[in-house]
Amino acid sequence: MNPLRSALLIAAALAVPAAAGDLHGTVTCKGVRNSADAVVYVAALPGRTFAAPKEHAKIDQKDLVFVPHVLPVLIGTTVDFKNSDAVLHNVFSPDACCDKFNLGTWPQGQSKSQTFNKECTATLLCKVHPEMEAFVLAVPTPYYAVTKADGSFHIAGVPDGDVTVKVWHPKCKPTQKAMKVAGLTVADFAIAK
Ligand SMILES: [Cu+2]
Repeated sequence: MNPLRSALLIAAALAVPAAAGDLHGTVTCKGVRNSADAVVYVAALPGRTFAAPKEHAKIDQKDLVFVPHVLPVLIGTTVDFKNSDAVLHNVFSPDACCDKFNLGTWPQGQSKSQTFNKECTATLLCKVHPEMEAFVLAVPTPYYAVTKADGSFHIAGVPDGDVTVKVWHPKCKPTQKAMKVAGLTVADFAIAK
């Protein structure tokens, strides 16, 4: 084989990324209206850290509802809270996650931000509208998804190997499962209130 050809073959081999799989499946949440809003995520991977994204995540306050209702983010992510309504809204969290922050109250079209620097779950509430509620989950890997109403989820690009997959839901008890990811991998979960 000529030297140029072998150099090209080596370059091609090096360009192949580490094997990664797609994790997909269904979460069944018993006792709730449907199986939407479960967060499925890969727990911390030994020896791996992930830089927080520069782009901010967003939660809107629109028509007196937080949108989305459940937002998973990688640890270190800043979330912008936007008020899209013609009334004043507030965002605060009674949880130790982010030291019980309270962003105050602000008018339509404006945003305030909060950074989530550790693995935790924050319940978000609005002092003006007690029925408003949302959740931010700060998770240790970028491999996460929120289930659709039928409970289905899909997480792309999970590194092949042994992982722990965790499931969290606003109303159902959390669960987790140790499993091996190899290529296209299926994981089904059943949780209940
Ligand atoms: Cu409000």
